[in-house]
Formats: sequence, C-alpha cells, structure tokens
Amino acid sequence: MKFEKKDFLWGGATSASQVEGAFDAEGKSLTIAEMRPFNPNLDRKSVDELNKYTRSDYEKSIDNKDNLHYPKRIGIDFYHRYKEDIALFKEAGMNIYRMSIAWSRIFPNGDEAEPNAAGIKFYKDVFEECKKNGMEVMLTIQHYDVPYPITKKYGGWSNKKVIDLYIKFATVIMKEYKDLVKYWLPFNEINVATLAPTTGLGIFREDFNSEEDYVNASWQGLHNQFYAQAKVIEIAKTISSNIKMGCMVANMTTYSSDCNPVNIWENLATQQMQRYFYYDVMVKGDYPSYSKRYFKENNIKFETTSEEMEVIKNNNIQYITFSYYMTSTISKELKDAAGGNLMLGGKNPFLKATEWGWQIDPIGLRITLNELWDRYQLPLFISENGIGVIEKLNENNTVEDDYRIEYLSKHFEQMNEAIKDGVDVFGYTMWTPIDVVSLSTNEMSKRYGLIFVDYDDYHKGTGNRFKKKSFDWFKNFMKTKEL
Ligand code: BGP
Repeated sequence: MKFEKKDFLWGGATSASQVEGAFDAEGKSLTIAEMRPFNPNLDRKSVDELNKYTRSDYEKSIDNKDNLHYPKRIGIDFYHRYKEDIALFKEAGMNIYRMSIAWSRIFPNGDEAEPNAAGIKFYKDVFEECKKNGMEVMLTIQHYDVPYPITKKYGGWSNKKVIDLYIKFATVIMKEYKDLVKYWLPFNEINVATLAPTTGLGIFREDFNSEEDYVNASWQGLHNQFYAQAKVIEIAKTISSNIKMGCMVANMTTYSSDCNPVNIWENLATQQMQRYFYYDVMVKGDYPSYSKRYFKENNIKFETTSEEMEVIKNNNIQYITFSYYMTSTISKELKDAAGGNLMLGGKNPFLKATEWGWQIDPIGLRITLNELWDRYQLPLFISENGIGVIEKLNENNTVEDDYRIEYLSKHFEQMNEAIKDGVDVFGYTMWTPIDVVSLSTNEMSKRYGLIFVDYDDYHKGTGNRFKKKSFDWFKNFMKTKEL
C-alpha cells in the first residue's frame, strides 16, 4: 500500500496525568487522576476499575499513609524528560504531538485570581520544544484530570460554577499559547462523562442522595461541558484565527449481533446515544430529537437555559477527532442484561481481542470514517488508536512488537481506503508514541508505545527509554509512506 495523501499530520498522543509525574511540583495541586490507587488484583477483562472507587478511597490517598501505589503521580517523568521524548518523536518522523495541559499546574485551586507562572512556563517550554522539532501541537484542555480542590469545593462538573473556572483557565491558555498551538480540543472523550462520571467530571456517587440524582448529575455535568466547550469556541474567535477548535469522542462503534431487526434497532439506538448524540450536539448545536425521547423514558433531568442553548447553537466545532480502538456487538438480550451499561458491548466471532477484551477491527475504522463523513461533512482526525500489550525488554534492550506493527499497519491501510473513498481525513495520532500509565487500569504494564519506558507497575526501574521494533518500522514508513 502506498499512502498518497499530502500534508497529512502523523504523530502520537498522550495526556498530562499519564506522562508528566511531578504531581506536586512548583505549586501544582493533586488531581483526581493521581488519587486513584493501583489495584494489583485487578481483573484485566473488567472495565470496572474506573467506577470502583469512592470519594473516601480517593481522599485516603491525600496523605498517602497506606502502602498503596499511585502510578499517575510519577507517570513517565515527562515533566523532567520531555526534551528527550520530543527528540524521539521527531526521530520517528512525527509532525504533530497531541498532549494535554494539566489545569492543576495553571490554576491549582481553580479559583485563584492569577495563573501559576511556573505552570505557564512549563507548557510554553514544551510547545517551543515541539516547534523547534518541526511538530504541530494538538492540545486537549482537559483530559480526565479535574484538580482535586475543585471537586472538593464545588463537587465537580455538575456544579455550574465549574464552567466559569474552566472558561477562565481556557481563556488564559488560549491567550498565552495561541501562536504555539494550532489544534485545540476542549475535552478528551467527552462521552465518558456519563459512563465514568468521576473520571470525566470529577463527581462522586456518595455526594448524591440517590442513584437517580447521581445519574442526573452526570448528565448535568455533560451539559455543562457542552456549554463550556461552546463558550470557549466563542471566546477563541476573539483571540486568534490561528486557533482551530475540534471535539474528541470515544468512538464506540457497534454492530448488530445478527440480522434480526430487533437487534438492528437496538444497535442503532445504542449508536445514537453512545456516539451520534455527542457529535450531533457539537456539530449541529442542539439536542437531537431521539435524545429527548431517551431522556423522557429514562427519567433523566438536567437544567439548561436558553442562553446556554443559544451559545451551543452558534459555536460549533470545526473538525471532528475521535479515539478508535475496537468495536463490539449489540443485541436486545445483551442490552436487557447489562441494564444500560454497555461500555464494551458483546463479542464478535470474526474478531480477535487483546488481553483486555478489546476487539481489534481495522475495517471498522474505514466504516466509522465513512459514516462520520457522510453524516457531518467535517474534516476528521483520528486522535487515538493503538494496542495495549504486556511487554518486557529482551536481551537486546528492545521489544519485538510485531503485533503492534500489524495492528497499526492494518489501521493505516483502512484509513487510506477511507481517504480513497473520498473521506476528508487530515491526521492521525497513535496512542501512544511512548509507554504511559494506563488510564483505566493504572498499570504501567499495559503498554502502547513505540518506545519502551523502563518502569514496572510500582515504578521500579530507571525510567529510561528504549526503541521497540515498531519504532524503526514507523520511522521507515514515515520516509517511504509504503507498507
Ligand atoms: C482513552 C483515553 C486515554 C487512554 C486510552 C487507552 O480512552 O483517552 O487516556 O489511556 O484510552 O486506555 P487504557 O489506558 O485504559 O488502556
């Protein structure tokens, strides 16, 4: 296969809490991401880790008196090693780096009058380093790391006060970095808000009187994020035309488990509320009709104002980005049994899965790209895609990760097919260019990188970087554009 498209952005993606470490350096506050402990007994096939812990579990970690380990406090020490990492990304041939900014370095309590100068300087240095190395930056403004002081004082995103804090934070950084950062994503995987509310919104079940209140609070938090995002887009227009605003959705494509119309309908209904709903609001600027029925039938209530809806209507995104790892199947039976919780969906006999049950589906990427293009006619960007595997350095200080080469090349091929179908795809950032702490499991050992980082789950190791076989493969692909 020859990849013909010119001016394409190729790179890697990470997030602040999964790489930076230095969790309390130079005024930074603790975030919810760094308060969730590593669970050595976790079940690799379960997706419950994100929703398992209570507010008190998180708070226990503040004085860190127990012997639990908090992997995101150390990350891969990018805070101190970013120059080395960016040099490696450049060496691999990348021309874009997607990263996120820690709110907790800029406004540690959320409501200070002035930003923390040390935090502002750190990111300026990182962006300048990217520029020096010929890389564009795609910046996620919030990637699952609400500062703990904000959740403590305001209870998280279900409180409308948090909208103001976020807008202040976003405005400061847009003004500061408008000439260094071109692509901006207000929220990572905005649809995770209602699936994993503590992770996406910084809210905790125990703060609400009933399960119903908690569910409503998660929809309120999501609405608040939609509004905050639109407001940030509105403000961006007054700051610089260099700022390009997109969205980021965890694109969970599902198929009907068979051709029974009952299941086909259930799949479409799932796709509507798990996927299209989010794009529809951010692209078309309103809550779609099917969602109104869903809210009514599920007794979901949250507060919107006409002023908020007006802002959402008038400030749409300019391009769509999404994460794509896998697909799954939906049937009525499965849905009834799961009671609405279908983060992973069902098995597909035609697909192989990773150790975590993520079903690998390159053709699904072509399907997804075509669908999104047909539905929205906006430029598309794959902001995360990759394979997590348990790996160890061999005697030659490398990893022979042929499975990763296969995973990536098959997805590149299908992306290329979609481009040939006429879909406007303008870039791709793999998850990840370098091993990071896993979001859901908190493990170091669930590795995605082209570059191996010498830390184990307890952060024993040198932290040194080693190129895997896939690094050389990717570097060669960047030169030849041939697979
Ligand atoms: C996405 C997140 C990332 C990330 C990736 C892989 O949902 O945006 O932060 O880590 O998934 O997930 P995990 O690390 O749980 O394997």
